[in-house]
Amino acid sequence: MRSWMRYLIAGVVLIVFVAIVVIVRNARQSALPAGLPSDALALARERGLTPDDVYAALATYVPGGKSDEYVMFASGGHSGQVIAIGIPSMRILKVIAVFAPEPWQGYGYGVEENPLNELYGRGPYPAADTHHPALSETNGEYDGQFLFIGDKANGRVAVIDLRDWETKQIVKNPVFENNHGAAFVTPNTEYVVEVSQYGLPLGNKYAPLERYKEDYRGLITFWKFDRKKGRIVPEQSFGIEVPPYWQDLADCGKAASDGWVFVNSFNTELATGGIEKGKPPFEAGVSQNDMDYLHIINWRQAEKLVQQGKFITINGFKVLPLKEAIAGGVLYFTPEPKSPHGVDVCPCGKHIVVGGKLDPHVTIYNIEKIKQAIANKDYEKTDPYGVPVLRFDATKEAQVEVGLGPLHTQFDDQGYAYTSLFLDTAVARWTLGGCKYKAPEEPWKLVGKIQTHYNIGHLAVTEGDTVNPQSKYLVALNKWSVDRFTNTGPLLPQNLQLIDISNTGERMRLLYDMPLGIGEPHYAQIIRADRLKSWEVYPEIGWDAHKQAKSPYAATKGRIEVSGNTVTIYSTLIRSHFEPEHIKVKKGQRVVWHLTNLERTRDATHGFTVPGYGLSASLEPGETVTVEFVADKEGVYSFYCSEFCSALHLEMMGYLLVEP
Ligand code: K7E
Ligand code: CUA
Repeated sequence: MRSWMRYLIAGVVLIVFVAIVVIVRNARQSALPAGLPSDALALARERGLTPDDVYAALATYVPGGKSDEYVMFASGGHSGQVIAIGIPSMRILKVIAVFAPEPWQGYGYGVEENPLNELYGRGPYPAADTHHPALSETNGEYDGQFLFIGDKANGRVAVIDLRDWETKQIVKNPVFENNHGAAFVTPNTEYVVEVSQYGLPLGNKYAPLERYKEDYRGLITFWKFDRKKGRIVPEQSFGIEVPPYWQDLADCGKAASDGWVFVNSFNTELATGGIEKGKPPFEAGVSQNDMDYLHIINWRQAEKLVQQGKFITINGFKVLPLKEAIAGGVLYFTPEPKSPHGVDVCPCGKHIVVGGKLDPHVTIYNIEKIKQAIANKDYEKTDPYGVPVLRFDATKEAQVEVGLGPLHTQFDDQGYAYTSLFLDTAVARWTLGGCKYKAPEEPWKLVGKIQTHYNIGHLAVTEGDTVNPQSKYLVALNKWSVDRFTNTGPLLPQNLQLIDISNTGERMRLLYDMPLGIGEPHYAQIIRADRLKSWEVYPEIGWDAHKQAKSPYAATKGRIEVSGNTVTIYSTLIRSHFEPEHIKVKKGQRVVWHLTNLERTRDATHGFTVPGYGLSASLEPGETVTVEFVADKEGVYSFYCSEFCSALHLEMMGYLLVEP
């Protein structure tokens, strides 16, 4: 080859190479969104953000002064609290004190007006384990008035008033010591449902494990809710005795299935464990059967039977005996495969979806078929306790293979269902058939998946448990976070992942990873923020937030009254002083201290703490609270305001003089 030809070829190759480099560089730059200011583009490049990252950042950023479109109420797991999170920003708005003391909310530190003190006095308070929050509903839609949450560890249910986002009531189940399927509400919040989990003798009695089959039971409790009073009414509530299979989760029927409640279960083996005695451990013992029983409960019929007096009383609480429930057509079973977890009713109420932890399918039942099977007495058998078991094929509508470890299912308004896959650590999107929403694809088919990080439990769609969910966002509540965040030592936060599901024709899109280092948020519900009609300040000065009424102890002027061994103090708080500032008591006297915040300005909250006496109160604008204690330690105590309320906040103090 001539040398000039060699040079020519080398020159062409060089030109092509340079051209490719330039094209690739330009392509990479233009892949970032156009129209961004050049410094934003430079920043994105400098931080190594991909176009997807930039999109996610823009999709979730909510500037100060603007508010989130949705609010998610997540359980705080074993913190015992509830966490409110803005969506799409994923910022924590508030931790609501529920089952555990919370000093900054004056909850459990000497303030008389709260449900913890009502139940346990000054404590100690048992450690809770919250699992499932439930927003109150009207006609199957969230109405933004109340929030309920169950405590698995102690068989309790709490009522939170969303006018002031404070817990108003805790009821302790008088018959059962634990729960899991709690809380779930009927479509007009007639009842708050609480389902027991691990079999126990009813009424907290003793019985040996050898008598598990005979003496242990489960309980499905219907707490009557009085919306006007904002309280559960135990006298009008009742439980239904069920066999000691481990009842698990629940969902209330709605629309087509209104009047029914569905509960999955997973120990039809009646296993009692005993690994240390060479017996199969629980994990094996309760997973032997291929099928367990979906409980199908006609709650209106149960209510009627209880009103007719067909109940027994255990620890003062009405219980419909199993025999009556069977005879009265309240309780039916249908088989559900394999180690079921999670039962979810679709928006039109027709379909009931169950996940089997050890089955790659979700099973979908149809309420019409269930009703037909009940009418035809289409039973495959009765269980050892006499409960009719409907024929599986007579109640089943479809099964969809979604992946490994299906747990919980949510729905949107495009005809799709979303199931969390614990083992696959993913969300599966699949199509519903015959629902009021219709997907363009063939029904009962897996159509998409997105990875989650890692080991997803529940998932929540915007307005997801209502008759009208919104195809907007889905939050994956993941158990493990492993490598997603800065190392926080051996105890890691959970990871809540925000996923865009609005583009139903295409992929689901991951928008945000949110570390939640407060306690395991099992479940959450997401409500449109404009449904919440929360107060800005309490309605009038002297408000008792516990009773939601004017307090008889409200004062506009400070004063001290002494009667016998009791000193009653009426204190007022306003920026930046207490009145009175000098309080003199004698050692051993009982102190009843009523405090009123006179402020009407939004956010002008004062705190109150008395060092040495372990007291802490939060006085929101207009609020009156009472703290009580015995002044049993002589000395001088500088009580003060614990909220930085003004420039002279540090001066907002007084002396409690306890004379010897
Ligand atoms: Cu699946 Cu308690 Cu709802 Cu946790 S439960 S995940
Ligand atoms: Cu009031 Cu600080």
